[in-house]
Amino acid sequence: MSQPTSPTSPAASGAAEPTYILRKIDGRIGTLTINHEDKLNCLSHLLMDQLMSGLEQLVQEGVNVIVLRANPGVKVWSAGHDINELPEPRRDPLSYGDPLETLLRRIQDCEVPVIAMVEGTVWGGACDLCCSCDMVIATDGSTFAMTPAKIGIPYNASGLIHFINHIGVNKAKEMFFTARPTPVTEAWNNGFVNHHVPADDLERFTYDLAGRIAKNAPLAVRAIKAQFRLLTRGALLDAETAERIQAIRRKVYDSADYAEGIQSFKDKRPPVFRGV
Ligand code: YXS
Repeated sequence: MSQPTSPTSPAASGAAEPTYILRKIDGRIGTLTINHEDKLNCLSHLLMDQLMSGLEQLVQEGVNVIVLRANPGVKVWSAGHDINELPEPRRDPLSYGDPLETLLRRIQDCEVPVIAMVEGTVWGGACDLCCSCDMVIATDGSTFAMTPAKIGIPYNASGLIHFINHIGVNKAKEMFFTARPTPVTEAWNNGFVNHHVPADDLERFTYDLAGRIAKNAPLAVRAIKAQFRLLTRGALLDAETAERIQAIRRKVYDSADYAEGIQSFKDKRPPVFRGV
């Protein structure tokens, strides 16, 4: 087993960047570990950049499958998008070029299957990150909370498609409208996770499944993944519908409620939404 390696590159100041993603290879199985626990592994731009370069490097190094995980024993797998990096009002918080959206597409377009190995709680964009992986294996105590409505974010069409594809429209509506942490037993029943297992069996179970994939024909696995990607992109939208969706979303991220949602988090107080 090769030693864990971590992508560090000199920042502009010349100092090495913090290492938010650890990269490891064992045979044909690559592992990327999210490693920023003092901020609850929230998806900052730097962490997401390192995650994307980690994916590229593992594929170039010839792995057949990738496991995406946090450090063992975390209470929070990821607290979702770094709220401090959400744009100010009047800018789309989840535009096509946003680092989170770019990361989600990169995982869905990754040439090899990516398995999310989850323990603890998962929030917001990190749930979409799991949805964008090809499989999710979670511990019995895991929960998944979709939080845009709690913060005042309109979410976006491609994100909603991910959830509709995974769990059906009614369960997806419940997750988004309530922002409730969904226990894995429910998430399992509605198809959000492939398996849930006792915490002390998570690593064995996940790497056993990864090993099965790793020893199959890599070209066939890659071709099948590419077809799944194309077939699950969602229904074709006509131009007017796409523009209408943007208009609906713009009303929200232009609103005072969007600003209040972010500010209330920063002030560590409950938000007061006024519907304006
Ligand atoms: O006060 P310090 O500096 O120690 O920092 C605190 C939190 O501010 C920080 N932190 C975050 N910072 C930026 N973005 C975040 N998402 C985030 N979450 C947490 O981490 C330090 C410890 O947090 P604290 O004291 O709240 O820990 P806790 O154990 O009491 O509570 C854990 C959580 C996860 C229940 C709590 O931190 C929480 O509710 N976090 C926000 C979860 C959330 O709403 N995530 C969605 C982010 S927005 C997003 O993903 C999408 C855009 S969307 O919403 O559309 O899906």
